[in-house]
This record gives sequence, C-alpha cells and structure tokens, in this order.
Amino acid sequence: MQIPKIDFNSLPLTRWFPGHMNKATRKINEVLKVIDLVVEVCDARIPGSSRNPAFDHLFERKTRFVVFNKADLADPAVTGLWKAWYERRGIRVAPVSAITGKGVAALIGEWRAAYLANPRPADVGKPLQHPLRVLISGVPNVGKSTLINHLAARHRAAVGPFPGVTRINQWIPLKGDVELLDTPGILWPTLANKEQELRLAVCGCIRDAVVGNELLGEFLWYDLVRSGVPVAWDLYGLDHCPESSEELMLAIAKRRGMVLPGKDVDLERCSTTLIGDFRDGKLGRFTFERPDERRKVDRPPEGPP
Ligand SMILES: Nc1nc2c(ncn2[C@@H]2O[C@H](COP(=O)(O)OP(=O)(O)OP(=O)(O)O)[C@@H](O)[C@H]2O)c(=O)[nH]1
Ligand SMILES: [Mg+2]
Repeated sequence: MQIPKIDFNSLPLTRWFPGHMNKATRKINEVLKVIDLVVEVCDARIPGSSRNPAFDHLFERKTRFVVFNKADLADPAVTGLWKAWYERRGIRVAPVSAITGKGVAALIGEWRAAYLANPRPADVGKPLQHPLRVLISGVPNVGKSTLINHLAARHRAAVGPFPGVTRINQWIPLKGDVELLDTPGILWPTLANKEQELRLAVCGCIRDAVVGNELLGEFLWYDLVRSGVPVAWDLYGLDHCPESSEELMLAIAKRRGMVLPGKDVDLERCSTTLIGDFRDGKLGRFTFERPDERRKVDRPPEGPP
C-alpha cells in the first residue's frame, strides 16, 4: 500500500508543561548530592521521544542507567537494536516489563554493578558502606512507580493510567540495602516537533485531552501503518490495512456500534477505542522509533555512562 504523506509537523505544538514539573526538577536537584545512580525509565515503544533531553544537564555528574519499560508492548527486534546501539556508546540498558515482571529481577544487580563500575569519589576502591541510593526518573506515565512497586514486592507508590500521578519525591527502601527515590514524571518545555508530541500522547505521557482524541486517533493510524509491522486490523473486521483514518474509524464504528443517529461516525469514541486497544497491546507490538533513523530526538544521554 502507498502510504500517504501527512504533514503533522505543520500543526502547532500545545506546549504542555504543567507547573509542578518545574518544582519537581528543583526538588530533584536538591536531593542529587545523596544519589549514587540515576535510572532513566523510557517507554520502549518510543525510545527516542521518551528521553528527556534536559536530563543530560541535570544528571551530568551522575552514573546513569537506562530502562526500557513496557517492553511487553514493543517490537522485541527493535528493542534489541536500541539496546545494542546504546551499549556501543557505553551506556547500560535493560528492557523490562514492570507489569509482567520480565527482566525486573535482574535490575538491582545490574544497577549495583553500574554504580560500582563508576562510583562517587568517596566510594572508590572499597566495598559499599551505605545503601545504594537510586533515583528513578523519566517522563510521565512510563511506569516508574509500577517498576518500584514490583521491586518492593508491594504497593508502595501510587500508579495510574494517565500522566502526572506521582507529584512528590518518595523514598522506598528495598531489601538488600537499596533505597529507591520515586520522582514525578518530567517533560521539557520545547518538544522537537508535533510528531514527537503526538507520539508521547499516544503512549500516555501527555494527557489525551491536551492534544485531542480525534487527532491522536488519526496520528496513531498513520504511525501504525508507517511502522511496517502487521497490525491486528481484524479486531475491527478488516481484512486489509485501512488506507485512511476515515476508513479505519468507519470500521471501528460499525464493529462497536458507534454510528451516531443520522449515520455519522462518532469519531471521538472511535479514536478513544483505537487508542485504548493500542495501549492494551490488542493491535500488536510496535516500536515507532529506530536508532538508525538518527533523528534529533533519538540521541543517547551525554555524560558518563
Ligand atoms: N503494558 C504495560 N503497562 C505498564 C508497564 N508499566 C507500567 N504500566 C502501566 O502504565 C501506567 C503508568 O504507570 P505508573 O507507574 O503510574 O507510571 P509513572 O511513570 O510512575 O507515571 P507518573 O507518576 O505519572 O510520572 C499504569 O497504567 C501502569 O499499569 C509495563 O511494563 N507494561
Ligand atoms: Mg509515578
């Protein structure tokens, strides 16, 4: 199928940067002196767009580790490409699923090893004599608190299916002399372009209502088609790839009884259905960004690994 070119980047950015994110950045800065290791949790479906470029400066003096969470929803082959790409640049990476638990058990050992390979001056050349203090950072809704709860084997941190659930820093002690600091999700004021904003929104890192569900639905159709990965369109009774978002929304409307009186399609509800099915993994596993695209948003963290 010939994929149409739609210029989403000509649309204006909404610049969603709630005030609590500035405050959260300040609070993280205040606590940084006691932090041994900074873990940046990214969404494995958008490994480039879900990396906050402001963290390069904020954490420039810290030992860092990247976690690709929600790997259960991402294309495993592309996750492997990203892991290799980061590791060639000396940055340790672990793909995990905080929901299924896959990959989570090994994290503490990997974090300890990452810190000991590049410790703070006071810890050089001797066994660690204090708890390993790990700051868990990332953009909103990538699963930071869910990951912490899994590691703590109990529900200690608040979680939710929308961005902005964690509002303050919270220390959570683990067995084995490790302390985790849960932090609020932080975006940055100037996203690279509209497509990055839409991808963040599709993956739940920006509130749906900020961008608008109908636009999100249209962009998701576009990104799914562009991904080149088979999509479970049969969920909506389709035996082929829909050639336009209108065709897709019509199929969803027919399948789910979302035709308004007068035979109009309820675009808002159809888009919400599409986005929900995508987030639940019902359409398949997708990674929308590849390391070989070398786009501005895909760069690795700078500073010491
Ligand atoms: N499929 C899947 N869903 C996940 C995973 N981890 C977290 N989630 C879901 O993602 C949503 C956000 O999880 P949270 O742990 O609240 O995310 P957060 O990063 O702490 O979010 P903020 O505190 O708002 O910044 C919840 O609905 C979780 O159930 C995962 O590995 N796979
Ligand atoms: Mg949280």
